[in-house]
Amino acid sequence: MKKEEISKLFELLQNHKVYVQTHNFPDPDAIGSAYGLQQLLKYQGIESHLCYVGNIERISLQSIIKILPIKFASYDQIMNMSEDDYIVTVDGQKHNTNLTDLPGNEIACIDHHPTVFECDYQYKDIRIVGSCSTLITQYYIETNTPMSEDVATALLYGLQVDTDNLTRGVTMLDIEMFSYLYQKANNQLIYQINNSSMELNDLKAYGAAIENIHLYDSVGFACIPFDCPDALIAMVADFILALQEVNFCVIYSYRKNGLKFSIRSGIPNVLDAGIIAHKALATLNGSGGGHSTMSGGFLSYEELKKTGITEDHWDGVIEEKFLNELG
Ligand SMILES: [Mn+2]
Repeated sequence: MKKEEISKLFELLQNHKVYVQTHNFPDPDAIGSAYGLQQLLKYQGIESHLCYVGNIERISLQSIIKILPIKFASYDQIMNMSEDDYIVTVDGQKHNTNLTDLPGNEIACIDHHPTVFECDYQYKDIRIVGSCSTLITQYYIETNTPMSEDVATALLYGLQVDTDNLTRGVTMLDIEMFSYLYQKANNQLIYQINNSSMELNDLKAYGAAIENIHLYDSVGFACIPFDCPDALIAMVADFILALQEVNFCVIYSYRKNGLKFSIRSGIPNVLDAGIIAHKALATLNGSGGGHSTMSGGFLSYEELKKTGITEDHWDGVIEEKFLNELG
């Protein structure tokens, strides 16, 4: 994205009430890119409020937000949002199941995920790179905007987590932006956060996944038979994929309203996690999608029941549907 194009975003937002919305239950990349964009806009004299639906699940991310500190729109502010207010979505796109449709007008989108549902934005920057933080970092460089240590820290943490420390879905742009951020960020803080990212409660989810793992050649399935937050299911999926015997894995948790999925592919050029999740879950009236390396999905109990499959067969049918798509 060149300076002239980025200026169009500034012009568009000028003199409007602006919200920067991340996907629901934001992760480090969503928070980093939202905060980075907010401070970039501020330098242009554009005030904005950060908002999201859901909550921040990981204690490690909560502490980084507290230390920097990053402020979010209050509940009242979101409640008072009008249809004339502008929303810029970051690290997520309108109409996706993981981005709740708020009253404001989704005028712009900056994201690094493949598009599932097309949408007309007045400003759109969707590029498949390792993290959304990468795109925001480039905005600073292109527009010659000075970057504070706090912004660099939030962006670098997002970039590191989304690319699994520069080993997943990485492009040259990610590497260039990494080197820029690394010189400005509080690396000591990131080191501390990275080395205390597990919580005692997490072990229950890991334990359940280990106990329930089913292997079909190099495809692993594991259900966590209780309600488990998104970020934790994702961590368990990374953990199972790390097994030498596993090239592709499907991990899901039994939530209050349905099954929440996290899918990983170790051979994304052969098995695309985003496409396979989308196709397999669609056959059960569910939704899914994402990157070739990592994706997610959801199957509501209501929709699952409509398929006529009885509850004690759900696990078997899920495995069958994914194995069909995997060939
Ligand atoms: Mn991301």
